[in-house]
Amino acid sequence: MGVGVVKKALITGVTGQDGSYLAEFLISKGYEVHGLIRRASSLNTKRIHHLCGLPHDQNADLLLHYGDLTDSSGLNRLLEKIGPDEIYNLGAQSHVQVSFEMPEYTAEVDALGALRLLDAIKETGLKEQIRFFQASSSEIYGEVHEIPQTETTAFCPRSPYGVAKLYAYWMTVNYRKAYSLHASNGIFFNHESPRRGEMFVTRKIAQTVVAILRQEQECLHIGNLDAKRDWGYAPEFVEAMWLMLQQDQPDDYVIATGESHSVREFIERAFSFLGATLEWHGTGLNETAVIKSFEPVFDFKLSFKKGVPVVRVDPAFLRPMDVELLMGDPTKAKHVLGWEPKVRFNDLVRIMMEAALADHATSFQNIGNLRFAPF
Ligand code: NDP
Ligand code: GDR
Repeated sequence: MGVGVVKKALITGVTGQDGSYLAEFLISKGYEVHGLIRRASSLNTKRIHHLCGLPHDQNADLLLHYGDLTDSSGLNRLLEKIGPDEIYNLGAQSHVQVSFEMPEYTAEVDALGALRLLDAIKETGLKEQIRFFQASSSEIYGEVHEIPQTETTAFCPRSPYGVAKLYAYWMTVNYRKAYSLHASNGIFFNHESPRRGEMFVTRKIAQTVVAILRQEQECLHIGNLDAKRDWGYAPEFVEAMWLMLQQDQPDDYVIATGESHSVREFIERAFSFLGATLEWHGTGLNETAVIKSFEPVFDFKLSFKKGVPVVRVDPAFLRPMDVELLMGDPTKAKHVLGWEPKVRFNDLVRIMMEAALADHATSFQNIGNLRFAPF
């Protein structure tokens, strides 16, 4: 590329958590950013609203195009029309539990969607120009064969989502090797933010804990308390995507924090952020937690009903199979990409809790002593 030529990026999944942060990041780098959005009966652009202009506005920061990962001809047309330098494939049916209910659709989008894009790059004759990023997932490790997991750990997915992502992973490797595409997989471990979908466990916990202590909700209904995840911070993870596509050689990288914590620990820390300690009773489906002590750390009104469980295990949130322990080793990313996570578990819980409080902030009498993160 010549000096002064603006790079073009296409993001699938731009309306999602990562897509919105990546769009902001690429715009800040001076890219012309295009995003694929699905037609929906109500607005699905709340995370990117601030980046979008009016439909006729050629100077908007983010240019949106209707499309779907299940629609090959639309994807081919879009590639020809935009001629992107970089494609970030973040679009997916991304909920693991939902994938057990919708295995075929999950494969259509998460597995074949990636293939459709890879093949479009090859068939449209743009393979010398386009660099491709595939959002792969730690779910491909499934029943883990070693701890921590690296780029060489064996894969053994335990959900339709994990299997679909593994297909996309291998297709990315295959197109790289067979057709010399610049195509890379980011094997991303869980990453969260205030923009995380409300159905994922960290956001659900943060919002519900605040609602409980404001007496708007009695209890957090939860699934597997003992699953352990390597939770990082989404804005940091999108930078790793970009770094991968700036390398001369395409490759696959684990992106993770290297720490693992249970859902139970996340819940305990979320309550303790507001000054409450928990006491657990029972086992299995009968396990509950009550508040043992409460020393308010903020000077606005929070309270709870003594002795009434604030956490209950609910079978509705248990999966037919779960991944019990994920912990990634990001050493390769550190050495090759110079990427390192900064936000650790305790900071992440704080960020999620501050955001959940901010969601409720207008109702609080005094939020003066809260430090809200800049989201
Ligand atoms: P989200 O669920 O927040 O976003 C998913 C995006 O995919 C949304 O923009 C959604 O659109 C879009 N999408 C869904 N179905 C289709 C389709 N048929 N065609 C086109 N777009 C579609 O996910 P995240 O931002 O959290 O994750 C981004 C990617 O990274 C996903 O591929 C996910 O599987 C993967 N990943 C995420 C991790 C994480 O911890 N966040 C970890 C590892 C991998 P709409 O808004 O219309 O629903
Ligand atoms: P995950 O994230 O399945 O790891 O997939 P999620 O937050 O859904 O679950 C994490 C762990 O918490 C357990 N859990 C619950 N999960 C949800 N959603 N709701 C509950 O009530 C609940 N109770 C316990 C789960 O069983 C699991 O063990 C995320 C997604 O972003 C994927 O797209 C991504 O690929 C992986 O992370 C890495």
